[in-house]
Amino acid sequence: MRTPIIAGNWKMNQNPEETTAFVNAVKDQLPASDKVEAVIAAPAVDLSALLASAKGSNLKTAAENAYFEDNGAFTGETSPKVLKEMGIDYTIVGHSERRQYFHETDEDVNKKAKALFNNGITPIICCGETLEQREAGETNNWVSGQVKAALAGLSADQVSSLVIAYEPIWAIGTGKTASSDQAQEVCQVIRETVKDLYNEQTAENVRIQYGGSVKPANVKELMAKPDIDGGLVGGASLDPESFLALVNYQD
Ligand code: G2H
Repeated sequence: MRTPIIAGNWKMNQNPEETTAFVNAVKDQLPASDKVEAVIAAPAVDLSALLASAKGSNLKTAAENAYFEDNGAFTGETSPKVLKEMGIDYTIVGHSERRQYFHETDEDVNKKAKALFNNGITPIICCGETLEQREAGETNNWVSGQVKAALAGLSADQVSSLVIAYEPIWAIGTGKTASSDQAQEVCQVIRETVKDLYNEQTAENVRIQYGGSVKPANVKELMAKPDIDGGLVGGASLDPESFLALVNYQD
């Protein structure tokens, strides 16, 4: 059985004081982490505040990005080794905003996933198609190709433990959600891709999130789909009440 995982992705929002206030507002009302894992991915500048305020609670922590080297002359980058030393649980890799605005390639995503595993951090690997690709009927091939490239060289055990987030680019921050059937179709393709690359058990183990305008009003329907194990949530994760409604969707 896969434990559902609802992760807020704050993007470049919130400061350390707001982070602490948010965590204090939610931390006593989170589900047990074996029921639903509740995660906040915060900007690097907020991670110390996130960790300090989340300590001892059911809230798991994530960075939004990390570099693929542990240290060195890489001005402005974030070390996966230091994220681990700080106590971070997850790190998002290859979000479409990173691919689009910061020119991250499939190869970068793969190197980052490996560097995170080398440091004992679980990657949340993002994939997803543009509107043009969807309209041209290329979605399944494209997403499957992104997944193959991201997972190259990872072991079955590693893939069993990681999270893949399917985020159609046309649904991000636009208010347009993929229908639950559209989301399920691609999440199923992702699971089949993992099965072809590894085996049935690895495909059964890997957790797949849907992301793109997830909100309290649509989370239940999305989570009811057999291949959707969680949500990666931007806008609707910034407000404590909305985040609590999302992570407590089963209640
Ligand atoms: C997609 C998602 C979070 P939003 O990027 O990763 O953002 O929920 O605002 O569409």
